[in-house]
Order: sequence, then C-alpha cells, then structure tokens
Amino acid sequence: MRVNPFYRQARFLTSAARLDQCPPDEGYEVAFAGRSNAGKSSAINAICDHKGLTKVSKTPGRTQLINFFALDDQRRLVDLPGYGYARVSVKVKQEWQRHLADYLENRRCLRGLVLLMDVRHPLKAFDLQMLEWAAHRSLPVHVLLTKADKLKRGAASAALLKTRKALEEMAGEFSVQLFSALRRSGIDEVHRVLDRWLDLVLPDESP
Ligand SMILES: Nc1nc2c(ncn2[C@@H]2O[C@H](COP(=O)(O)OP(=O)(O)OP(=O)(O)O)[C@@H](O)[C@H]2O)c(=O)[nH]1
Ligand SMILES: [Mg+2]
Repeated sequence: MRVNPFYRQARFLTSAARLDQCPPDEGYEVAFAGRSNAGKSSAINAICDHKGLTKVSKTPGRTQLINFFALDDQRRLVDLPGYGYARVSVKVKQEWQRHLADYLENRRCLRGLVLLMDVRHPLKAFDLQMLEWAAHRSLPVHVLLTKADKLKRGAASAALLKTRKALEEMAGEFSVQLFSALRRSGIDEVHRVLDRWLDLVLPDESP
C-alpha cells in the first residue's frame, strides 16, 4: 500500500461562523458534512493521519464553526458544523442551518461533499436534504458509512449495498463506501476520491 503523504500536510487554517468570514473563495475545497456525532472530525484526522488536527468532540455538537484545514495554498478540507444536535435551542439550530446552507449554496470553490453517516443509521431526513441540495447544485457527494467497526462484516456489507442502491435511485453524482476511523479502514478509497476532486496530480506510481 502506498501511503499518500499529501494529506499529512494538513494544517488548521481558520474557523468561520459565517460565509463572509471564510478564506477567499478560490482554489479547491472539499467539505465534510453529517449529523452531529457521525464522526466528521475523526474522519478528517484519520484521512490526514494527524490525531489532534480537529478536536474530536466528546460532547456532540461541539463543532459549531466551519473549520478550514489547508493542504497546500490552493486546497482545503472543511469540517462543517454537525447538524441535528438536540440540546440547543431551535433558534440556534436555525442559525447553524442558515450558515450551512449559505456555505453550500454559494461557495464556488467547493468541489465535492463528503457526507458522513453512522453505518447503523444511514440516510436520515437531514442526509436526504443534503443529497438533494448537492444534486441541485450539481455537486458530487461521496458518502462515508462511518463506525463500520461497530458492525460485523456481513452486516456492514449489507448496509453498504442497501445505501448504494438507494443512492442509485436518486438523481445526483453519488458514491458510497464503508469507513472506520478507529480501524483506519477505507482511507485509501476516500483519498482517491479527494485526489480527483482536488485535481491532484500525484507522482507516477510505476517505478
Ligand atoms: N467505534 C468508532 N467510533 C468512532 C469512529 N469515528 C468516530 N467515533 C466516535 O464517535 C464520536 C463522535 O466523533 P466525532 O469525530 O467527534 O464526530 P463529529 O461528526 O465530528 O461530531 P460533531 O463535531 O459533534 O458534529 C467520538 O466519541 C468518536 O470517538 C469510528 O470509526 N469507530
Ligand atoms: Mg466534529
């Protein structure tokens, strides 16, 4: 297996509460979205092989800001606020959703969305809404079915097939894979998608 060193370069860049606080809208961005506690921050840490890069929250909903991680001066990964956190007021929830929608609809450098869902609870209402938004904007979505270590191999494969079939029936450029930050499985597969979206030209693999 060839380890991709590019993603190890990730460095925290900045946080934004609103679209107008985001870095200049240029280059390439891939955003990570998902319900609160789905494993967004853990996935970004695993993908970048960097344990403390994003603070993995013990309390769901801790990541309330849009966090930007620079891979190089043209490419960024973005940790979006988790949605669906129950213990905040409706008003606060609506605020987050408005900023999230604003980012997703207006960010021109956004090349793709990685949508994380707990493998045990895929395609909840808000996930479907995200898929619809993305399709509407012609934005490709790669779904990570996270915490795959929580299921036996057979059950995880069944969840993958079922989700893939459901995605195929929807309009949009959607793909899906199993992922576990804990076991560090599925990382190569997601790197390949990110390489493509970030327009990375990697050194030739052949000797
Ligand atoms: N078993 C297992 N647990 C995981 C995995 N990924 C994340 N977790 C756990 O799930 C919880 C939430 O993970 P986070 O990465 O903080 O999730 P998040 O989506 O960033 O959450 P918010 O920022 O609160 O929206 C933590 O307790 C993690 O340790 C995984 O692959 N396997
Ligand atoms: Mg987080």
